[in-house]
Amino acid sequence: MAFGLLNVNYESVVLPYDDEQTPIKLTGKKMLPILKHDKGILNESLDIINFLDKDNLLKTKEYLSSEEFKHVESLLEKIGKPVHSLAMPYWIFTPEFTPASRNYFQTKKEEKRGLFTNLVKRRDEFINEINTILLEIENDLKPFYKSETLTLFDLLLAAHLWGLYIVPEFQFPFKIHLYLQSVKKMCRFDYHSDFWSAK
Ligand SMILES: N[C@@H](CCC(=O)N[C@@H](CS)C(=O)NCC(=O)O)C(=O)O
Repeated sequence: MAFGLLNVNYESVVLPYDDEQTPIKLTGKKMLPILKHDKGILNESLDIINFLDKDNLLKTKEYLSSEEFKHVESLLEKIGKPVHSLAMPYWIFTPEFTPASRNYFQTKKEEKRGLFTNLVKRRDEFINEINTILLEIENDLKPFYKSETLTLFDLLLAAHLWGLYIVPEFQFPFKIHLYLQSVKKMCRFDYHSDFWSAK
C-alpha cells in the first residue's frame, strides 16, 4: 500500500511461507516483509514506510512519535488477535500457499492459537470481538482515521482489516467497507495481483 500511495516503483517477490533460508540469509530473521533497496535492507513495515516517505506525505516521523500512534498500536494489537484467529483457517487456502507451506504455516500457528478446527468453531466469539472494535474505529472515521486526509494510520488499519474479506461469515459494517475500498484505491492495492500477472 505504501509503495502504491507514494508512487514508488518496486518489484514484488512472494516467498513461500516455509522458506526460512532466504529471509534468514537477508536479515538474520525468519520474518517478512523485507525491502532490499540501493543502500541496504529493511525488515520492519514501519521502517520501510518511513524510508519510502521521503517527502513526508504520510507525516510518518511525526506520527510514529505521537501519543495517537500508541493508541493505534494498542487498537491494532486488540483487533489483530481475533482477526488472525478468525481468518487464518481461510488464508491457508489462498494462492499464496503450496501444500508444503500451508502445512508449515498451520503447524506453526496452531502451536500458538490451538487447532484451526477449534478456531473455526469459535467464529462467533471472534466476530463479536471484532465488531465491538470496528464500532470504535467507525466512530473515528472522518472519513479517514481521525483525519480528513489519508495518513499512516489508515495504512496500518487497512492492512490489519483487509484479510477479513476472505471470511464468508463475516461482513464489514458498510462504512468500514467503503473506507477500506477507498484506501485500497488510493494505494492502488490489488490483492493477489502478483499471482495473476505472473500467469
Ligand atoms: N513487526 C513486523 C511484523 C511482521 C510479521 O509479523 N511478519 C509475518 C508475516 S506477515 C512473518 O514473517 N512471520 C514469520 C512466521 O510466521 O514464520 C512488521 O510490522 O513488519
